[in-house]
Amino acid sequence: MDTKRFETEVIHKGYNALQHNGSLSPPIFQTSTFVFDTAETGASRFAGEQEGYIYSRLSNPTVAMLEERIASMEKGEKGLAFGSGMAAVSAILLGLTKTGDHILCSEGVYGCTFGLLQLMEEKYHITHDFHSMNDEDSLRSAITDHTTVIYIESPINPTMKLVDIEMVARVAKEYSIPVVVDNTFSSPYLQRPLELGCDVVIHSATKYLCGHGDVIGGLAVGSNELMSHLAMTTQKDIGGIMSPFDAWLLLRGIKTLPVRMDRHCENAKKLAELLKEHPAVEKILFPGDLEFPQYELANKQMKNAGGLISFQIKGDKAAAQSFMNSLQMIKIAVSLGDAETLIQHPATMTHAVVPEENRKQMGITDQLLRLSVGLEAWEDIWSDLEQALNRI
Ligand code: 4LM
Repeated sequence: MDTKRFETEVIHKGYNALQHNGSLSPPIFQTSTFVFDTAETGASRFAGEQEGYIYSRLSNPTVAMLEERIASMEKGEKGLAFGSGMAAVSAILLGLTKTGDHILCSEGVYGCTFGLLQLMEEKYHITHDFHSMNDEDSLRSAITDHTTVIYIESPINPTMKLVDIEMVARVAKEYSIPVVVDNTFSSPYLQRPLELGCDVVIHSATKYLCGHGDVIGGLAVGSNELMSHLAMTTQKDIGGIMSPFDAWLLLRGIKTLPVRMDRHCENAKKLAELLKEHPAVEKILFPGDLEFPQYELANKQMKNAGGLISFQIKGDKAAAQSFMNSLQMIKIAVSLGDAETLIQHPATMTHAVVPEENRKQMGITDQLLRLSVGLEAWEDIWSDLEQALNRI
């Protein structure tokens, strides 16, 4: 099949119903292992001389469909599926580094990615620095002789700061350093880092790609050469792979990604405007806000501003918590990208593992809340937010 538009590929890419008894929905190959017709077939599959499945930790037909679909969505050559976003992040970072190497990282990252960077430093002497990556010259000066990976989130969880992905990729090329982008907050519908010159894209597929809050999964996309190498090393040997059933749920969720994202974005835009005007709100952090310091950059590299709004309420941590407790429909929960609107308190939840000093540097205050705008009627989301804000 020739390449079709994004909205079409998310539904069709990597699956031919007529090869599966006409089943419109792809089969779940719920099997751990695959039978060889002869001992010689088994030997040649292990030797890599013959195509075919061996064992589901190495590869599985349902999972392979998902890997093909995400590769096409991110405009990359090869996708890999993992048992969680963190399994993807760790397989990629451990695969690209060795003892003595240095990772240059955006000014903030998800709390567990921060934890992983610390672990790699403490246990394997793979060091890291956080950097704003605001301009080319300071980025160049932060690259050391040992830098082997540049790792970025954009937008950054939960401060929504952006990194100019095309600029970072261009500078990194001068030094032949691969750039890895965690694209979880945007999804490939809104932002495609490989098209901007990066080398690897990672997703917590748990979020927008799944969209229904019922899967923990991770995906990564890059060149055939690099991804095949990682498949046979940190994916196969550490073994953080995805189950066929989760891959099936993700294939199902991904079909509606574009329509869901349009609604998330529309709802978020309306709510951001209302939140900004409310007297109990100190400030909003939303790339679609005209006063957002990187509004131009958001327009340059994202199709739309996304469905996440972070905001600071007036008062202290207790005020933030009491506001959350006053919500009636909106759920207090970590994670994001689901049909349900979710709210969380990064300082005590997703980024609680980050020491206070680092949290301050990243801009995570005790009054900061992160709202994952769901697919409900925006009027209902707003009336819940408004009644809780009015009680502060
Ligand atoms: C959360 N986030 O923020 P798994 N990369 C990014 C993420 O936000 C996350 C992961 C990776 C949240 C989870 C509780 C930018 C997770 C890790 O949870 O391992 O699929 O993804 O609320």
